[in-house]
Amino acid sequence: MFKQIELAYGFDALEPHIDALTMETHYSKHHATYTNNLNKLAQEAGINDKPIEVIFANWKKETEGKANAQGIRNNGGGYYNHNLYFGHMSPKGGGEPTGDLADKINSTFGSFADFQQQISNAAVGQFGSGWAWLASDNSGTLSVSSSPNQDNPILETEGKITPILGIDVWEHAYYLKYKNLRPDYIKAFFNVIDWNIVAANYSAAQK
Ligand code: MN3
Repeated sequence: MFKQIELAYGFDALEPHIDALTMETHYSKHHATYTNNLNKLAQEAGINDKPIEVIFANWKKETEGKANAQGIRNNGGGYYNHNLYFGHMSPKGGGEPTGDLADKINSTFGSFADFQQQISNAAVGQFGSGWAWLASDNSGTLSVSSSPNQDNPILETEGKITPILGIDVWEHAYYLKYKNLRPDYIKAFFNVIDWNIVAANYSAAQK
């Protein structure tokens, strides 16, 4: 059974950066629907007992010959990506990371500001719906990338890298407040990133 992450904050807690109606619709409608659909499709495919990360990392093998593979990809990505996203948002977010993650960001991208520019460019430049990512391989090497639709780096690299921070750039993530101004949403999003959670994700990715 795949379950939505429980939010550690209220729908209105991320105001004014992310508005309450967007949060409620995004979590209670979009994410809930992806999760419900995944449970149904994965059960039909007989792979509902496996972690979604394992299914993505072994995508071809796990879904070979399955008629609903594309549905599992779309809804499984929707389920996993939003658990990551809602998990590292917080009313106490913002600022910059500290410790190992800060050191690695500085040595990889030059500075936090350079990293922010690079992932913002990836988010703005993702044509149509998708995601921008900060991801790590199991040795702690960081990279910035973007994916279309609900794809993610696990699926794209057969499990070699794991996203530790995701920015949803589907219009449903920002349109009610920011309309067509995706760059303004991305700028605001940095005010709600909980870097302690991203750092914990970074540690967990180095397995
Ligand atoms: Mn979304």
